Amino acid sequence: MSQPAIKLYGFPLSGHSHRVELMLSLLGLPMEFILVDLKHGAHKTAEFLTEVNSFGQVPAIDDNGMVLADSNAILVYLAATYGKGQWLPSDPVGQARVQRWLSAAAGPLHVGPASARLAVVFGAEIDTANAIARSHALLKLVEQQLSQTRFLVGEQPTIADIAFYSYVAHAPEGNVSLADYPKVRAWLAGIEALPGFVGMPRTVAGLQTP
Ligand SMILES: N[C@@H](CCC(=O)N[C@@H](CS)C(=O)NCC(=O)O)C(=O)O
Repeated sequence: MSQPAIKLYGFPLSGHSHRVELMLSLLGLPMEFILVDLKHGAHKTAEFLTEVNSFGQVPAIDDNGMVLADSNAILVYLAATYGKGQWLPSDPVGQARVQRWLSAAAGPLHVGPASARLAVVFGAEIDTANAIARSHALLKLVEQQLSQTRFLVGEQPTIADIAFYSYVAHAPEGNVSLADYPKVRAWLAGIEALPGFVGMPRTVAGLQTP
């Protein structure tokens, strides 16, 4: 029996949505993209809050009736369900090392590169100088890690890399240059070379469906 399409509630310029879209594509899973128009508050309607995500955010997925929100939670679910032992290590230390980067994706990556980009792409009123400074502090750590290992956790890509990819690749849109981070740039190229890779739109040309 063929796999029914997994519904992805997302927004094309959202890096959080993109990390899920990228994972689905790398796993070769069929996807139905459901546009949640953040610009017009579609994520705050009673229906969305009740049936999709009470936090009022994208992304969320619906896998044959199993509705799940939060990009990192979704990555864990997809890897554990469809990853065939890749993408998420089975040993406790490996799992914990992946979790460490997922936490960093929800913390410093969010308040750094994701926020700096949000200010430029969506006009969010934030302290951009602070977001850019936080971005470089994080990128230095990532560069350091990638001078020791090919991917964030060892020699094979895991969901930690997928959680990090979108906002690092698009950091320059928030005036965060990657020029000083050669290992980071090589790592991005390594992810872009994976079979099934799909990028996020780089323009701010309004709503676009992938
Ligand atoms: N922890 C959430 C964060 C998701 C998030 O920040 N989504 C943004 C779009 S990139 C959103 O929906 N923002 C609308 C809002 O918070 O009102 C996740 O990882 O999925």
